[in-house]
Order: sequence, then structure tokens, then C-alpha cells
Amino acid sequence: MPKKHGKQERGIVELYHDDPERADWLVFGRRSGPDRRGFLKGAGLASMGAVVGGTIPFSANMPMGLIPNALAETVEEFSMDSKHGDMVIHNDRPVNMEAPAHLLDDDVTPAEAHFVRNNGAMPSPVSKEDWRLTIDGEVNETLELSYDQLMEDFDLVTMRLQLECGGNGRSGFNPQPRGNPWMIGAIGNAEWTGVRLSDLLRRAGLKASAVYTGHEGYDPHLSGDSDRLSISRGGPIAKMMDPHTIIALKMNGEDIPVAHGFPARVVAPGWAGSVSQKWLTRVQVLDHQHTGPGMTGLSYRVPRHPVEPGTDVPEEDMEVLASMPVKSVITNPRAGTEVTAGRPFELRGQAWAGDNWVTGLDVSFDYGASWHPATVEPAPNRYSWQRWRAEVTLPLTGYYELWARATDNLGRSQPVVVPGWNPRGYLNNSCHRIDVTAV
Ligand SMILES: Nc1nc2c(c(=O)[nH]1)N[C@H]1C(S)=C(S)[C@@H](COP(=O)(O)O)O[C@H]1N2
Ligand SMILES: [Mo]
Repeated sequence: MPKKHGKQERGIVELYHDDPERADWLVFGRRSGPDRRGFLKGAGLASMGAVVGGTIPFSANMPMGLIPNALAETVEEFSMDSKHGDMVIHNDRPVNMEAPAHLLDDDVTPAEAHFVRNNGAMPSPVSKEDWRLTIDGEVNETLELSYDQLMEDFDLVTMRLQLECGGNGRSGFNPQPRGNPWMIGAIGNAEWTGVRLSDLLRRAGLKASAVYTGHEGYDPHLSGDSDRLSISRGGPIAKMMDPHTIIALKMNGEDIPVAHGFPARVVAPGWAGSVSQKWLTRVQVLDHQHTGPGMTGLSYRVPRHPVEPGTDVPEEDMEVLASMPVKSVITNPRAGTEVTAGRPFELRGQAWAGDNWVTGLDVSFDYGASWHPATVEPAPNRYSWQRWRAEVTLPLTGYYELWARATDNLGRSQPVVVPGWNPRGYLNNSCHRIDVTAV
């Protein structure tokens, strides 16, 4: 079947159209308000200057929320050649796309079907020769390592690791939080090869004061301001010392594609994907929880206690995301297809559970009135997703929904309805449902 490009749903132009002041703020840090009078000053002015390629003599006259023409006309160059034509594109600047469920049928997710989540611009790749990784901060010795040193001086490990965006499933929340309206496909389970971050931290020597990491990458901020990081998250030392948290140097046996962090990235499986810094240049060891972009405010945080949908939650009541919850996807049959009534067919998919693992999965074709156990295969290594299968026979012709509900080793199951609303729409692990017609 010929590949066609996925549908483009949102981009910078649309963002300016829908909410110009927020767009201004996101891209340039320009805020409205009596004290700022909407003027571009300082860093914001410098960054807009960088985007348009010069100073802006009449910047004081520039209306708030006016998309600079220079920005409106540049669509981020990202070739879809390396991506499957069925990928669903949420945004072009930054690039954000997810896999429809049927593309997640492989045990090892091919790069072409792995979602892409960028907060900044797609960088021009730094060569393996020029690339360096710095490990510094609360360590006895600062390390500066080349790609070859990582490949040669440390144990290489290869594992299938689930990487899921914290906002996967966001589109199910009501009211709809802002951010990419991910459905089910901001999850991938590629085979990653790399070195354990714990080995690097041991080589550098952790000081007793070490409690958290802060990660940096070389992807430019959307504004073009080289002093601003697109995102910089990290994690508690215990998670970073887990032998499954790696600095990946290969994806599915090949160089990591540019979109996924060439030449090296963190993979901290089972936690919100934002911990897994792409285009990695630095791991700073800190004596406090990291405060980089994406660590504070409402980003990658959820309320400590359940809140009513739509609540304005004060920052101090928010806590940083940790493990992702138990979840599953139906990868076959494909939603919207026909099956034969009275004849068995294979319902199958993948299931995962953050830091935990999946011990059971049940399926239903009568809206949850009855559930039937599927077989769940063991993971080839911890933190890989797990294959599940069930044989299903639909009794009569007509419209059906097929539901899947996974349970983890702690006995926690996916909810049938959308779980706790939160301001930015994280952790929606409600059951995946697909529709089929029996003929
Ligand atoms: N440098 C950098 N690393 C990053 C990001 C980014 O924007 N820049 N996005 C993060 C987020 S939010 C997620 S979910 C994962 C997505 O990884 P992928 O694009 O390879 O699927 O990368 C993380 N690492
Ligand atoms: Mo993410």
C-alpha cells in the first residue's frame, strides 16, 4: 500500500490563531499585563530577533500575539520518509506524532512506528565524532565521554524498553487540558542498546549529597534563543541507578534516528517519557530535585490528591510524575474493520505497567458485563511490554466494542472510565476500546 502522509492537525500557525497570547508566551516568553504592556523586551526580544534574523526596530509597536511572518512561513523541515504513512501528526513545530493502535502490533516497535514527542526544534544532528557527554555536579570526578568511549569502556546492554509519554491518552480528559491530544499511541517498545547510567555514575563517583539528576540535550528552543533549553528533566538517584535506565546509543540495532535523539539519549523506562532526554549532552547530579524546564509548575506534575475536573490546582499541591500506570493497547483487529460472526478470531495487543509488570488481562465484547481472560506472555526483559492474545467469537452480526483491561503484579487494573482528571492531562490509563462489525 502506498504511504501517505498523516493528517496534520495542529501547528504553530493554528496555535497563534486559537490563542495568540499563549502562543507568544510559549514561543517568546512575552506576557501581557499592565506591568509588561505586552512589549517585547530583553530575552524575549532577543529570541524573536534570532528567529526573524535581525533586530526589530519597531518592536514597541508590534501587537501582542502577532505571529512574525518569518516564523509563519517556515514549516519545520522534518522528512516523513523515515516514518510510517499512517502516523497521526499532532503538530509540525514542534514535531509531535503518534502511532495508530494497529501500528503497535510488533513486539519490537520499528522506528517508523515510534511516536515522536519534541518540545523544541528538531536539531541538526551533531556527528558521533564531535558529540560529548558530560557527567558533573555532585560527583567526585567530572566525566567527559565520547561516543566511542561509551561503546568501548562500558558494558553494552540490549533491552526492549517501554517509553510512554506522560500525556498519552490526554485526549480522553474532559475538560480537555492543553497539550498534544494524544490518543493511545504515544508509547513505543523499541530495542535499545547502550550503557547503564548507573555504571557512568559509579565511574564518576556519587557524593553522599547526590539525590537527583538534571538532563540536558542540544535541541534548540523553539524561540531560537540559545540560552533556553527546550526541556530539562531528570529523576531521583534510585531510578537513575536502576540497571534498566540507560544511555542508549542504538535503536533497533542501528544508529538512533535524529527524531529519537541521535547520537545518544536517556531511556528511563516505565516513567514519563520526558525523563528520557534525547540528544543528550549532560547529566548533572544534583543535591535537590531538579528545577529545569518541565520540572516545575504544572508540567509533568499531578495533584497529590484527587481534584474535580477543571480545578485550578495550586502549584504546591502538585507532585512530580514517577512510574506510569498499568495499561494496554488492542493492536488486532484494526478498529473499524469487519469480522465474521460465529467464527473465532484473534484479539491481541500489548500491555505494560511502568515500573511493574502485567500479570493478567481480560477482554470484553459486551461493554464490560462479562470478561474473558487472555494469555499474557512474560516480558523478554523487565520493562518490556508484554504480548497478550485472546480468542474471541462474536455471537451475532452487528456492531461491537472490544475492550481490554490489564492488571499488574500489585493487583491494580485499568479503569474502564477515564481516571483522575489533572490540569495537564497525564496518566490516563483507561481501557482501550475498538469498534468492529460482525458480518
Ligand atoms: N532533548 C529532548 N529530549 C526529550 C524531549 C524533547 O523535547 N527534547 N521530549 C521528551 C518527551 S516529553 C518524551 S515523551 C520523549 C519522547 O521520545 P521519542 O520522541 O523518541 O518518542 O522524549 C523526551 N526527551
Ligand atoms: Mo512526553
